[in-house]
Amino acid sequence: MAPAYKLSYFNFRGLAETARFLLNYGGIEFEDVRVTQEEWPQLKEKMPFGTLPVLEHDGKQAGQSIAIARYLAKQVGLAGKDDWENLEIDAIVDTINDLRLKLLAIHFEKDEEKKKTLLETAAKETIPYYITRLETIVQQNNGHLALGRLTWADFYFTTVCGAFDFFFGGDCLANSPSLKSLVQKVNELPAIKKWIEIRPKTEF
Ligand code: GSH
Repeated sequence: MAPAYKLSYFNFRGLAETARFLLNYGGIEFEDVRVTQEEWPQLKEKMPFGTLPVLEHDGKQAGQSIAIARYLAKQVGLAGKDDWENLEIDAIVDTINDLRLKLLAIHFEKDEEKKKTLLETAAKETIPYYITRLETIVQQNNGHLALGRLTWADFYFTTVCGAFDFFFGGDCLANSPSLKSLVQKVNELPAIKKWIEIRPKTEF
């Protein structure tokens, strides 16, 4: 029987890896579809808003990586226990996404002079601003980003922080031992470790 979930994305970790981690963590079988650039133009019109990732289940489709991760986190027991707990997780995830979007904008900047200035500002201001605060949160929260326990916020950070380095061109966590050890802890969870061993090897 075909797996109940189908997750479509491109052949990189990018915005689908949080969902892939959650599905593996929960032992949920899924079809890991990696769309090629040749296939994409035809498929794009069939997607809810013309982007990936898209999760399909029971003949239904949903886009938006963070919404998909939030849904899967509930399925696998990594969401909050009440609305306030979920708010705390969402606030951290949205903050990490703010940083991701700022670094992504720098990565796609075409004007080389402007890009150089933006990279300098990121190194001196943006990255320290966010990463120092996230580091303190982990230090004060039993080694986690929310609720003092493992939640999907930890999975989200672990799966997107590699892209920070890719966009920025440096080690964003160089001075953040607690965040580094959180990433290591998540990557060493048995189901995640197994997934990392077998997943397609991609640059980001
Ligand atoms: N906010 C959306 C999410 O988090 O899922 C962004 C989705 C998005 O921009 N996906 C990109 C995409 O589908 C890949 S990372 N690009 C192809 C296109 O726009 O044609």
